[in-house]
Amino acid sequence: MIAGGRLSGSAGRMTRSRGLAVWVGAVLAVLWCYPVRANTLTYGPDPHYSGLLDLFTGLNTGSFTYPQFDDAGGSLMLNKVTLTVEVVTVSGRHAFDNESGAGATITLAIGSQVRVKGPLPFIGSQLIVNPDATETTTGFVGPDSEPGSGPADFAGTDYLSITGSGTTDTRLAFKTSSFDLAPYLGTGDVTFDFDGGTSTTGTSALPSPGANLVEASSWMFYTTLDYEYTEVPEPGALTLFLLGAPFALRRFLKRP
Ligand SMILES: [Ca+2]
Repeated sequence: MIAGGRLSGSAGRMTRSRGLAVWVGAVLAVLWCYPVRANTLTYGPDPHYSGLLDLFTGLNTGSFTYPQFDDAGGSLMLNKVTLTVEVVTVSGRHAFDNESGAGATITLAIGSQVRVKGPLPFIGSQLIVNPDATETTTGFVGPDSEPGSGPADFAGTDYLSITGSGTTDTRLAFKTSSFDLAPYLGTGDVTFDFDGGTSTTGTSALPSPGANLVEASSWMFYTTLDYEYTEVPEPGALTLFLLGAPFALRRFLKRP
């Protein structure tokens, strides 16, 4: 039955009409509030060099900042913060000269790694990201070519070497608990620090005795910080829903 056109109907119908109006309002309020829209605020990727386009060489440390998340007086809720770090490494060299009387197959690695951690100084809720970009070579080294007192010359048939030609590694870490997210809330900055340098991670066990030679690699890295947040439903709309829904429900249940 459609009663909407009977504006001159009985008092009971007028009351139902008001109930229907409140109920429709409540539905609109729910549609407005839900589903809660998820958003992401992204900073970066930002490059980190030694200087303008100058790569770091060997061990380097430093720090940088990102803006905190402004929750606009509580109308935005921060749910997750993610730190992504990509290290880019080039050059460097790793060589091994066999000092043993027997030959062996060995693997050598060269590259760079960087550890980024923060926010500082909030110890205990830190994001720590440690990408490690290396490349490896596997080959055979013959018996020592300089037996007796001869020093390792990093040449000859008892020697293997790899020179870095360029590789990358990307890793991330995130936090979601309110305790861990607390340092990111505000209108200031959060500080991260980093330390990184040449990496030979991935080198297999080398025959003993032998001599290693490592030349520093050059590297840089990118960082990205993502804030994932939702909009908190407006109290006014929720109030309308909470007050209107029971009222409308009661009216509908009374409907003949
Ligand atoms: Ca040699």
